[in-house]
Amino acid sequence: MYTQGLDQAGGKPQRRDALESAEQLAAFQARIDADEKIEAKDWMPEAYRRTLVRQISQHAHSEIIGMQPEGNWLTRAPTLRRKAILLAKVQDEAGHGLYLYGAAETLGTSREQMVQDLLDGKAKYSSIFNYPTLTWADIGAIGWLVDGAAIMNQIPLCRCSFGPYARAMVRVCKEESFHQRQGYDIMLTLARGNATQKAMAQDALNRWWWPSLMMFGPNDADSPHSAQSMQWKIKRFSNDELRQKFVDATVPQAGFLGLTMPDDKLAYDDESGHYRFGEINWQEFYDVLAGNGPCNRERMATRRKAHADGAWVREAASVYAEKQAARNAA
Ligand code: FAQ
Repeated sequence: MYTQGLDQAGGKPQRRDALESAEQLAAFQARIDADEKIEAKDWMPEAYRRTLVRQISQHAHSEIIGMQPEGNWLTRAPTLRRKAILLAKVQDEAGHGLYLYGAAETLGTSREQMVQDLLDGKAKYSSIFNYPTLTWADIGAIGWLVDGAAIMNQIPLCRCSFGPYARAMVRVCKEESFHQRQGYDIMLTLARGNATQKAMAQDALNRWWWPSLMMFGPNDADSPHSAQSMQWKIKRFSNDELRQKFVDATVPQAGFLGLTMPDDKLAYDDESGHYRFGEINWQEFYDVLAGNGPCNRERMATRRKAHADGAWVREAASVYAEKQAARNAA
């Protein structure tokens, strides 16, 4: 997907990885083990660079595509206050996408290239944004569960070994925490409302719970990237560890709302101090990743149209930048 890791040697493409010496790799791992931050201009293995570009760009794409399910309710928010809050949240997600593209660009891949990879279907975005927002309660469930899961995953990323990503995450996490609270506040209002409102809240929880658990990625045994990313301290916890932390934090919150988790296997295990939960439908997860979720086609069509509609803005901005540069040079 990313060609920058390839060199031409003797007419044949050769991966730069092949030119990395054992000493260089050992010295790099020693820096990681000593908890030093790796900065954009430091030497790094090409595989580390590729892993980061993949993860950070996919994270950025998720933020941008993630504006769509909630954007769907901006014109129908029940009160002016809720509308203002939702507008701010959706704008925050755009900001997160931009910081993240910025962090990934420091690794030598342009934002244009990353966006093109998304539009060409070569780069992924989070599975969660391929589900529809059918009622206002879904906006509450997204804030509570989706932002809640995102925070659980992103707090450890503030300590990720790559400096620009770690620093971008600090601000993102502060904003996500406000997003989670606003979602929980919507759920609380509905859960304390009349019977129809409470039923809407329960229905939204039923539909968003399992896809939220899928956000953490495949089980550790089926996660091809985890072992290496943990060794490089890009990931500080495994997919299953973070999923368990999320379940442990969220089940009592559902109890406070008076809602029931849609999992008859969910039970508190005294011995381990954790909630045990049922099997995730991994077939559904892989179907969504393959492009066959309920909204994949709609999400990508909307993104492609927005990109095409924005072409004149990008052109105008670059012509303006050229004029400014010429003026400054003169
Ligand atoms: N959806 O070996 P692993 C948000 C892919 S932001 C789609 O475990 P890794 C804020 C994975 O990419 C949400 N694909 O991979 C918000 C890989 O495919 P590849 C996004 C998934 O990277 C809220 C393959 O499966 N957050 O919600 C998913 O070590 C509300 C094998 O998986 C981030 O991106 C999935 N759920 O671990 C916005 C956080 N899970 O690349 C708007 C940063 C796995 O080989 C509204 N990312 N895959 O083709 C991460 O922490 C990691 O990349 C994981 C996956 C944990 C997502």
